[in-house]
Amino acid sequence: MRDAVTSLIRNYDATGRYLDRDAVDTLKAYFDSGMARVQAANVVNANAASIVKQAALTLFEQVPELIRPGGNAYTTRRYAACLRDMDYYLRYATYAMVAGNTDVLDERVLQGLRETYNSLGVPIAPTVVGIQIMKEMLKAQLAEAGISDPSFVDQPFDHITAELSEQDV
Ligand SMILES: CCC1=C(C)/C(=C/C2=NC(=C\c3[nH]c(/C=C4\NC(=O)[C@H](C)[C@H]4CC)c(C)c3CCC(=O)O)/C(CCC(=O)O)=C2C)NC1=O
Repeated sequence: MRDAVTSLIRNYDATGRYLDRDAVDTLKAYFDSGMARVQAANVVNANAASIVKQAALTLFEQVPELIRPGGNAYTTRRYAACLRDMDYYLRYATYAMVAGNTDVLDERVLQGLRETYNSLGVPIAPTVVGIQIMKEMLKAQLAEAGISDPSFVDQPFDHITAELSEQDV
């Protein structure tokens, strides 16, 4: 598992370089947004349950077939599995957001996920919609909490949805 600093050092070490201007700029951007990332983690911690629940309700409003007979989130067990997955995405996105690196997502979340979803018939398109709804809800809450530029939130959520959506070649 890597973060913004260890991945940069790894790249420079691989070619035996000192940290040059580009490296310093990258590090500076990461540290400059550091307090905001930590503050964002705090907002997630205080609101995770309601973000997951509200985002799921919004998703089921937009795609009501999911919770009707024949839908993948129909039955209490599958409904609960869907909310649990949303909770995983929010929690791991927060780890990646603090790390400033998506490595944790590749290692712990995305590996084999598409295959699992395909074999269980879990539809990917509405999952992506649900993840994007959580992202927007979180950004709105961060704006309310006074974080003026919550753009660092995009990377982890967009990484999950891009990897999930990727077509097999
Ligand atoms: C931490 C990393 C991690 C992830 C990401 C993860 C996902 C994950 N989601 C699963 C199932 C599932 N995932 C969903 C999710 C949904 N169905 C819908 O219609 C919606 C679109 C969507 C919610 C937004 C459902 C309903 C199941 C159960 C499917 C079934 O058993 O038939 C399964 C199969 C095993 C199980 O049911 O627990 C896995 C492995 N597990 C992990 O350990």
